[in-house]
Amino acid sequence: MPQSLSVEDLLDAYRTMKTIREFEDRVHIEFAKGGIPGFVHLYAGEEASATGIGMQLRDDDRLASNHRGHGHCIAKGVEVKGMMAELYGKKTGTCHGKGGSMHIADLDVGMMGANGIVGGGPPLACGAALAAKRKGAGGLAVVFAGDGASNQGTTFEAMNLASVWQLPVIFVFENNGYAEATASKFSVSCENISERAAGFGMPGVTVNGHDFFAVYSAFQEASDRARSGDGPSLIEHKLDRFYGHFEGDNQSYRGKDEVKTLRENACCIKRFKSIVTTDHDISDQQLSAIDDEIAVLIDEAVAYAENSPNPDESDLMTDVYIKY
Ligand SMILES: Cc1ncc(C[n+]2csc(CCOP(=O)(O)OP(=O)(O)O)c2C)c(N)n1
Ligand SMILES: [Mg+2]
Repeated sequence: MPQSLSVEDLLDAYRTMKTIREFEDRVHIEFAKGGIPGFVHLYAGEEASATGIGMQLRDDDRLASNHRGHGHCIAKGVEVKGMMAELYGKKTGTCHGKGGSMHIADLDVGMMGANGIVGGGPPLACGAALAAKRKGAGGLAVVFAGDGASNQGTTFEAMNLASVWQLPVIFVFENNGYAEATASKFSVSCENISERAAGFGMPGVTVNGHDFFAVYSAFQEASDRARSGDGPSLIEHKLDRFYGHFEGDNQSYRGKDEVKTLRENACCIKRFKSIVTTDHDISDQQLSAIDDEIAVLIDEAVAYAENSPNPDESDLMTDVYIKY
């Protein structure tokens, strides 16, 4: 276990992972009832990835996300009630209902935005990393992108620029084995996405994305490098998503019991619970007290979203363009 993790840190990590899981499981239910407009891509199954990294970020570090962004938002400290209201398109949402699931952004906590453009995040993270470098205060940027996004030209250009300019940016590829319905073995040219790092002159590593501790350690190393001026890194998390590509996906491209087996054998939260209750001074009661808090939070978030007003017609032209 990384030396720097205290019991408090581990409880916080559990709280974040479980909040993400409960948020996503509830959105799955509410979406099916028809309450949530637009497209929704759920992050359940991948919680250790966002959490092991998010908890090491400072408020002034910047995070760029993708279409599967709820977990990244929660791990960066975006408030859950506002996120839920945003999914419902309500005026009280994080972006006043104008972003929806795929465009939640909260610059106050360094969340530059979920992003509907596959491969849109890496160039944004380079911009934020350039700003951090110029400020000279040890800040960094991190971008979460999928295996599909790892094949985009924008991603390659961003990795090249990051290396040429030695930017404090970390490219995290969440390789969940699929881009929509296409398995990565049909679309990714190498066994491990981390092998591509060498071509861009940066260190690259593949870790088990279900293992919170492995995620934490790999990012600790990469962020130390970034903060001390030693440039970019690439980290690949091998992990799995527990729902379809989007809500409504019938997942006919997956094996019959694939998801069931993953939920049983590859759940990052189950794994984390078993480690911290066996090897650390944490009890089941402490964890279930956190579960209770989260259940209340998610109920309140849904009620808040449902009871919030829609944006007015007069809101149509606000928050659309920034006035410089
Ligand atoms: C530029 C662009 N091309 C295609 C799409 C359609 N699209 C949305 S998500 C997706 C797959 C992305 O896969 P991956 O990067 O592996 O992320 P995952 O959904 O697995 O988390 C595609 C092709 C898009 N949104 N933007
Ligand atoms: Mg993928």
